[in-house]
Formats: sequence, C-alpha cells, structure tokens
Amino acid sequence: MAIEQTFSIIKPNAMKKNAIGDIISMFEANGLKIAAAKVTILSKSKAEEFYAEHKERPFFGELVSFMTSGPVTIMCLQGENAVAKNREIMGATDPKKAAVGTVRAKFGDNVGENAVHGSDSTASAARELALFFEKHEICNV
Ligand code: DAT
Ligand code: MG
Repeated sequence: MAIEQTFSIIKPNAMKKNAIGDIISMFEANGLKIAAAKVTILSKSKAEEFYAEHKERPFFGELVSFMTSGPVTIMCLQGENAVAKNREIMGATDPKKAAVGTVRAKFGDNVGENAVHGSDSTASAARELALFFEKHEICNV
C-alpha cells in the first residue's frame, strides 16, 4: 500500500464543540499522521473555489455560508492509503447514515453540518492541498 497525503477540514460546527483534539486522536489512533495543520477562517471566495464541483447544487449557498461561519482546522493527513482511510474514519456524508464510532456519527449535526471534510481521491487531495498549503508547509512525517 502506498503512503498518501490527503486534505482534511474540521468544520465550524465541530470547532464549536471543542473537538479538535478528539478528532485528531481518531486520525492518529487509525495510523494517520498530521503533516500540516492550521486554524483559520475561510473567505467566501476560497470556500466557493474549494467546493466548485457543487456550485450547481441547491445547497451550495448554504454550504459556503456554513463553511465561512467560523474557524476551521485545515490539515494534511499522511499515511498508508490515507485518502480511503480518512473517508472510513469520517463516515458517510449524512451523520444519520454514518457508522457508529465514526467522526461524523459522533460530531456531525446534519448532512450539511457534518463535522469534517476529507478528499475523495488522490487527485482531489492534490488539488485541495495545493489550494490551502504551500509545498513547504507540508512535512513528510
Ligand atoms: P462529502 O463531504 O462526504 O465528500 P459531498 O462531496 O457529496 O460529500 O458534499 C460536500 C458537502 O456538501 C458535504 O460534506 C455537506 C454538503 N452536502 C452534501 N449533500 C448535501 C445535502 N443534501 N444537503 C445539504 N448539504 C449537503
Ligand atoms: Mg466530497
């Protein structure tokens, strides 16, 4: 299995729950390492660019408004099969459908406010990491 890097966001609703530590512990307990991390507030234009693939969806406005509503933690996670492993740890998009013990089951409120983002492919991971981090800000951990 290949060592990969993937992009992760702890979303504003999970930040309000003071859950950064709990969520990062779940990544670490499952073998992922934190290769970069920053607490920040997304601008509207950055959030729109990040979620560009969803711009025709009816929930796009709500999604951008939620993602810019407060601080987020942006991260690069590294490890074997990191892209798929992160999606497994996160659980399904809708917290009601997320497996017990996943981040979204624990900290998600609804399908929009679902606690975390994780890249869905290695190509998305490369695009998303480049959008938020300079190359030198990501460590090979
Ligand atoms: P994921 O975040 O699991 O990759 P996605 O790419 O389909 O899911 O959607 C991106 C985000 O958009 C998702 O995390 C929350 C929001 N979203 C998706 N479906 C939604 C819906 N039906 N209503 C409201 N928000 C939704
Ligand atoms: Mg997605």
